[in-house]
Amino acid sequence: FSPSAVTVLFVLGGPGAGKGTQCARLVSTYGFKHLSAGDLLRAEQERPGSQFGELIRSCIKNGEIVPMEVTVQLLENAMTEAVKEEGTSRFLIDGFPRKMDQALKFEEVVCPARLVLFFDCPEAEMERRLMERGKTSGRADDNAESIRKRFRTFVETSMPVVDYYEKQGRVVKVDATPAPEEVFAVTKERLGKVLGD
Ligand code: UP5
Ligand code: MG
Repeated sequence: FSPSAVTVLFVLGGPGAGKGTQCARLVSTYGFKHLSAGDLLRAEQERPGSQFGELIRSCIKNGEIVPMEVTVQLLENAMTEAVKEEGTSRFLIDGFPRKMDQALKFEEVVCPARLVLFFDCPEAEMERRLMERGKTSGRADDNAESIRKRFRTFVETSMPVVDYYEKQGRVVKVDATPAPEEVFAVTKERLGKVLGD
């Protein structure tokens, strides 16, 4: 697909900030197609015959970032399919890019992002949410040890990506601490101004 045919928003925020929750709401309101990099990686990990299963499993458990070639390819495939099958023109790319190399690669080979939606949340609140979700989620990384590692990767590796876009004036930052409805109301207002609808 041609980069000019699609609008891409990167959705970033720490583990448990509420990226997935807010994306689901944005889909209903704006008709975005929601692609979670983490979900695509978890699906690839389960796909019979995948050569990346073990690599993905170990990265996710340790809160490490899967080599970008894998993730960029999964995203590009999913986008191509959505454009072709559903005529999608607007994408929310959730939980990506979380390392500078991914950001540069994606914008070079797939398409530039229109803006970055950044959900800002204190670590203590994110930890509370993830530990609560961990009781039922079955996610291999919703446990105290993996959560600690995910936070560390977020601070050391992913925040520099947010800072990079911030310097370019491309970040829409929303406080993700309040209840989901409240976070969504603010998100809608901010995005509406920027996207013009
Ligand atoms: N919740 C949500 N909003 C709330 C609110 N306002 N108030 C109270 N509770 C709220 O929410 C998390 C929990 O909090 C839920 O129970 C929700 O109900 C509640 P969710 O919306 O799921 O938050 P989200 O930010 O999406 O959290 P998630 O756990 O998905 O974030 P991560 O960024 O850690 O997970 P992701 O799936 O993106 O990545 C997982 C791993 O994949 C990474 O650690 C990494 O190993 C790998 N990965 C890569 O290697 N490369 C990539 O590009 C992407 C991922
Ligand atoms: Mg998520």
